[in-house]
Amino acid sequence: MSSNNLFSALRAAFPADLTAVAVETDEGLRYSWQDLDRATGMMANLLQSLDLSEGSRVAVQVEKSVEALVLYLACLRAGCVFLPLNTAYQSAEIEYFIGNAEPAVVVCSPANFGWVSKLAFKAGTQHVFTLGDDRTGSLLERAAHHSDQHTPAARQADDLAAILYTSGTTGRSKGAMLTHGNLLSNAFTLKDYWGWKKGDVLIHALPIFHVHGLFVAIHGALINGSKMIWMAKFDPKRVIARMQEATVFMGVPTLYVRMLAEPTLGKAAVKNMRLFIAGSAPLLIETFTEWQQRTGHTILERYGMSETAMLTSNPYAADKRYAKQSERRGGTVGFPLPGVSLRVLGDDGQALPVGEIGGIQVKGPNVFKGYWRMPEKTAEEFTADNFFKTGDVGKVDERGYVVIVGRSKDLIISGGYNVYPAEIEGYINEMAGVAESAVVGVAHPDFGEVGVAVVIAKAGATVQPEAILAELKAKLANFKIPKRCFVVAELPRNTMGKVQKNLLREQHKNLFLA
Ligand code: MCA
Ligand code: AMP
Repeated sequence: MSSNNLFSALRAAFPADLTAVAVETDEGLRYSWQDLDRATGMMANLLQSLDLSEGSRVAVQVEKSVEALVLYLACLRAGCVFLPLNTAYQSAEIEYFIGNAEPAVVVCSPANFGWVSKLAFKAGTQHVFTLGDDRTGSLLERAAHHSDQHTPAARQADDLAAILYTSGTTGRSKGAMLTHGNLLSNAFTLKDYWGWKKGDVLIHALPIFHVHGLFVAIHGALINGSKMIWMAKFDPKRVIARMQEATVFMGVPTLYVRMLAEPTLGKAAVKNMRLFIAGSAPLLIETFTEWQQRTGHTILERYGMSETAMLTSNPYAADKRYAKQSERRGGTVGFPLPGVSLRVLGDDGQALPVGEIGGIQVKGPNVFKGYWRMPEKTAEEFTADNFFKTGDVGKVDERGYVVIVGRSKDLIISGGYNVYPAEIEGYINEMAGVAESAVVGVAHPDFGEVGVAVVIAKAGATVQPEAILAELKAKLANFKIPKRCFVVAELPRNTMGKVQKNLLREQHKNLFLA
């Protein structure tokens, strides 16, 4: 029985006409539903031929392509656990993930095969394949020898479908274990809540290694049998140009900011569009309002996490539970999705009344199973009555809308990517001549927020800000590099000796603003 395999549910939603176009790339390549079915079948057969043990991880760091999508679906189909990795990660980052997850299979881009395979074999991985974004690589060559007929592996709702690495509230990156049941429930809930309908076409312009692009967007389209216009990289001009053929778009706030800078964005360009969805980072009210004025569309903002997929959403249509509210309110992330319980707690652990600000906790069928091989960390992040502590700080307003006002976790969200100050500070503190450092997030017109590093040199040592940034660049994913670095005499501290990051944020708050 395979009824709880997420792939089976997605496959069941394919339209009756399998010759119709399922995915069209911006370069004009077309893949039918039958192509997706057959290609995932071949790749799933390849994975099964490797005789992997139950629960084997398949770690993937490849450029976005339709074949990369096929690989994800084939993992689900074969019952493997998919582990996507940001293409910006460099060797030290990849070494950690592979060492921690111990994947049986690693798939990387042909250009990275040398160093990735070395790390993988060291960690005990048996199989390393390559996949290029131009339909090249050993994965496709090997899959071509397999049958395109494949029965999806039997999976139960509680079986793992994917592991997504995230730093959560503190410390080193942790693998959030998401089950077939978690992802299925979220996909069905969003299909209904966002009013997906026949004829919808999604412009997919996000990376496919995080929840937004991988689950919310892909599952959203597939579970509705909807075509995707597939863009390997976000280009505001191209997205606007293709809106005539589409109805739904999803993006992080930076994508909306960049599209607003295009003169071609206007009512004519969006005339066939039904819905614009934003999330992953706070959408500024200015962006929300300007989008409304320019396009006549009200962006629907929603909120989620790697550990939980989507939690809340502004309404698409009237939400019966909240006095039939149908207004999408800027500056809010809307209502808890059907099936999600959300509460706001004070420092004393007591539930707070409407309008008061505290820590957000959630519970629901979408909430993950725990952190990979970290039972103590998992236990710390759940309450006794099984609510997950999000690390986000907010309130529920008098009309039931959830408002996020900040985070208790020390996290910078830059262009929709998470940057953990502790990780960057760790690297800086190890550099020659550095005594100490603090990395803080400050407002940025394009990325929403970016990191700024403030560094103290050791007595008698001289350190150059440019040299610090250059050294970081050689070791870390590019989006994590602070956009500015200052070397100063001392860091502000409170009476306990703790660095007062709020004062640093205040000091540098206008650094990137006009
Ligand atoms: C690129 N750069 C960045 C970022 N992206 N700097 C800070 N933050 C970023 N996000 C820098 C690079 O380091 C580089 O600098 C320069 O910009 C150009 O790099 P490039 O890769 O060409 O940039 P881009 O193509 O313009 O990318 C910007 C982007 C991208 C399109 C906004 O960051 C993006 O796709 N973001 C979406 C992330 C996402 O999908 N998040 C969802 C997470 P230099 O030249 O100096 O090296 S899922 C999630 O959060 C939850 C669960 C949810 O609710 O959805
Ligand atoms: P990730 O670790 O990538 O899953 O990022 C999850 C975090 O992104 C959440 O805990 C929030 O802090 C943030 N986030 C996601 N969506 C929104 C939103 N619409 N507004 C504010 N923050 C958001």
